[in-house]
Amino acid sequence: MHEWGSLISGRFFRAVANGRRRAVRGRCFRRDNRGGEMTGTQSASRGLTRRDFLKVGVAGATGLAAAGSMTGCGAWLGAATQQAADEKTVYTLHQFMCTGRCSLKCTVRDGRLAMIQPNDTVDPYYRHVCVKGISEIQHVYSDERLQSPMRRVGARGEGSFEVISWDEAIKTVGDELRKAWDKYGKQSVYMSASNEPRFSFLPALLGCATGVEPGIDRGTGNGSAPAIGGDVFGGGTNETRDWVNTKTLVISGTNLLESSMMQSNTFLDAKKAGCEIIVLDPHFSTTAGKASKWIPVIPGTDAAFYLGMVSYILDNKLYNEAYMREHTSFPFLMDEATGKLLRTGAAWGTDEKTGEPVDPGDFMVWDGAKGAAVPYAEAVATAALEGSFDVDGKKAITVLESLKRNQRPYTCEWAEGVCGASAETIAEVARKYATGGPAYLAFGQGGSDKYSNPDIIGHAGMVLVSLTGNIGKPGCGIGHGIGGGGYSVTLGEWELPEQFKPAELDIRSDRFPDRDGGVHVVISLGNTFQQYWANMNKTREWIDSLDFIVHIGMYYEDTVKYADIVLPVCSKFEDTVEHSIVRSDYNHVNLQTKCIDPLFESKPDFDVMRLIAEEMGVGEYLPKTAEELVRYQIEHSEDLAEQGITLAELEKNHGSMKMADVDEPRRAYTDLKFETPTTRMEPYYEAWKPCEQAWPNWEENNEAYVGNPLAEKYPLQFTQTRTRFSNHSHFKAAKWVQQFAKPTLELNPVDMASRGIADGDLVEAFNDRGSFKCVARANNAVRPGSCRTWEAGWSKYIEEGNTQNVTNDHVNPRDEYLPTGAPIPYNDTLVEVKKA
Ligand SMILES: Nc1nc2c(c(=O)[nH]1)N[C@H]1C(S)=C(S)[C@@H](COP(=O)(O)OP(=O)(O)OC[C@H]3O[C@@H](n4cnc5c(=O)[nH]c(N)nc54)[C@H](O)[C@@H]3O)O[C@H]1N2
Ligand SMILES: Nc1nc2c(c(=O)[nH]1)N[C@H]1C(S)=C(S)[C@@H](COP(=O)(O)OP(=O)(O)OC[C@H]3O[C@@H](n4cnc5c(=O)[nH]c(N)nc54)[C@H](O)[C@@H]3O)O[C@H]1N2
Ligand code: SF4
Ligand SMILES: [Mo]
Repeated sequence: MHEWGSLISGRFFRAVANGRRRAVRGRCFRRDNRGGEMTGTQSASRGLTRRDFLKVGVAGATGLAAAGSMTGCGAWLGAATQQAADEKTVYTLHQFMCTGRCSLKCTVRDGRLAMIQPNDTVDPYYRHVCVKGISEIQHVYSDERLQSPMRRVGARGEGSFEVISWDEAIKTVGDELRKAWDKYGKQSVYMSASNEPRFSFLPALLGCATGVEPGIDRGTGNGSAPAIGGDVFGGGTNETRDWVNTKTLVISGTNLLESSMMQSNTFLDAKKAGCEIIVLDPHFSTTAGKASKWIPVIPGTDAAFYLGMVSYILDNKLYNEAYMREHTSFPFLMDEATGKLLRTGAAWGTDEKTGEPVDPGDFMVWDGAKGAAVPYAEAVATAALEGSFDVDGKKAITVLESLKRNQRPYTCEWAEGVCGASAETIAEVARKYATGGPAYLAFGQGGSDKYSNPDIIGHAGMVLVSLTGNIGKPGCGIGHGIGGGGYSVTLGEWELPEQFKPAELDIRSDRFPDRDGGVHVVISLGNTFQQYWANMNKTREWIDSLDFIVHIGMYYEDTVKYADIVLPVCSKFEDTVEHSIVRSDYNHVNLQTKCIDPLFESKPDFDVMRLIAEEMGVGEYLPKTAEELVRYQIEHSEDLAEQGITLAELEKNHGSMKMADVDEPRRAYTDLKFETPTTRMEPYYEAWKPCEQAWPNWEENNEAYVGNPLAEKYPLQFTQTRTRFSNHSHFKAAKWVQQFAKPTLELNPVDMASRGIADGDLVEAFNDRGSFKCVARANNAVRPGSCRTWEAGWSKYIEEGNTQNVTNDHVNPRDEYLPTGAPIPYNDTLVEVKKA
């Protein structure tokens, strides 16, 4: 294990480097004394106790007697006493949020799920299952399943419900929706959906708004997308199978060996092939542990590291001039005084007579041979990259010249002072990136993405790519490495008539707690109240102000307790039809297949959606069943037809077919034509000039930055990361995995010692927004001066409160410039921790 003292050179944690180190006690997985037991005495505000839950669950519902015997998985999982009479094997598709989309082989005995294995007919390279998948036998029959429709009887948030029938529940939902439509209009209803459930038709059918995700996962992509005109997930990536061709791979802000576990083989194969894998992470993550080099940066400072790299490449002329001249905007001329790019025509404007936009014409470059400014296409090979010129009486400089000037303050030494990595290390990575290619920058979505200004990282990354041309070739790329980024096909799309369109929101939904978004009713799918909104205490006030909330979900997760009506849905293993889902990604087409009948009174997603649509008089526009939809999607897909993939073929091939011609990894922009107006890479963002990010400029975080006076009160930066033991809040109900992924607050032993905290102590993490209490765990992998939890713990398993009580909901004022708006900066959070 590493010694933090010698690794840390940043100012933020100077005290730590001098601090006394203490041995880390072994990790112990003590059983939670509440989770699985029925002796809980939770306060009313924290939801139903297990006993209450069973009371409503069992007392009210009919048809539960049979299911009741398998509610508790203890009984269900008891030793088999006799040979099963009826056994079958079903191949089906599992989850996709984990980026696994594994095809599973399920053994079903006497109508019950009995064993889960990887689909052994799939190409071994893609043949996987993880501990979550295996645990589904227990997760599906979990005590935490919502069993029957319920109506709230106590105060909102108290968690008291009575069981009602489906008819009554759907009628109530209909009455409340109609009431809201009459009183405020259709746009007053908002569908708040987690990523996993599939209810794609309701927003259009009901004319309601949906979608909170723009604040999530696009932080870095917001900054990189404008340079290539691609999507905010970083369209510059080659598939990660291409990493075997990469020589220098820089991975930052992602722990992809846990968050993209099923693509781990691409990482390990690359390593075996000799790729140098460099991981930037404040903490010694699983991925850092397997990399060639780990660089522990100060949380939220990656942009400084990349800016230092840019300077090193510029100062040492390690850039690729031919690439820059032909494929980027670096030779374009700008007005030195204003930073405006020169055009052959007038500036952008509107023709006064016609109202049509005026074409400002081509960008200009300096043609050295002619000694004149010409349209860029006229001097592709000869355009000057550097220098300053007189053009029509104006002083003009090239874009590259402008970058060089802008970079002056951002030396490697400056970067060392900000991000904590040594100037030599930054220089070494820069040299390797520029000269040791093919090189690839893989960003995360969970780590550095979730501060206030990750766009600067993405933008600086695109500057590096533009300087070196590390794109469009085998082994090159920039963007998110999570999920592999393979090929997929387009499925047929069931079209609704014209009149059905979702409503548009005036403000993004994560801002509802701050401003009146006109929303009075929420249709909640999954656990978004806990998951999406940072700063839970503020969110709670907004939730309290709502007229009606219907929750549609599988488990007794946090959001349930705020609902007025609860509708239970099935797991992916239960169904009323043979196939409910067909999906295509990561070089495959996968089919979901029914393993067992719906448990309890739960219904499949599709059926619930249909019931609501029927109640609102628009059911006729939907397919009759999910199976009809699956058939439609397959039969109306040109791509599938081309590949000769039909439903019958999929069934014959055990629910999973690899696409044709996918042996070579998918590669992006191989023609080096980008989706920008000039089809070149355009790393200079002229339109961002007013917010001072035309070039990536260093900016401190909102809260977690060195020198923030708040750090005197709240000195620890708080990070939440994914774990291989759950998909966000999903799988918290599986006791087999619970024991490994209990909500704990991990701290470095030095920070525990200075606070008198021992491993296993109950601690409180707090700041001005709120607090939560949970068990402290000593972990030398956690950076001194920080603390960490696995993201998305259910409140009922946390001693008190929820991690979201302390997270930061700051909105970067650059909001309007960013393609999808400012990110939700969950990790840009300072707390103090004390013994509770
Ligand atoms: N098993 C599992 N897989 C998942 C998910 C899941 O819940 N479970 N969720 C999926 C989803 S929706 C997402 S968005 C992705 C996210 O996947 P990732 O982007 O891999 O996010 P995390 O796994 O949270 O890992 C974040 C890493 O960034 C580090 N980090 C924190 N702050 C900084 C920083 O300032 N700089 C740098 N360089 N590193 C930092 C953390 O220590 C951690 O190691 O995972 C997907 N895959
Ligand atoms: N503090 C903090 N908050 C964060 C993050 C962070 O790093 N820190 N990360 C953010 C990120 S990147 C993301 S993507 C979001 C994720 O937030 P969510 O998308 O809300 O993720 P989950 O909690 O996994 O929610 C999935 C829901 O779907 C349900 N579910 C699973 N399978 C099915 C199914 O087949 N049918 C139906 N109907 N339901 C199903 C699960 O029970 C669960 O309620 O969280 C964000 N929240
Ligand atoms: S939860 Fe595990 S088994 Fe299921 S799809 Fe994801 S990685 Fe695969
Ligand atoms: Mo995410």
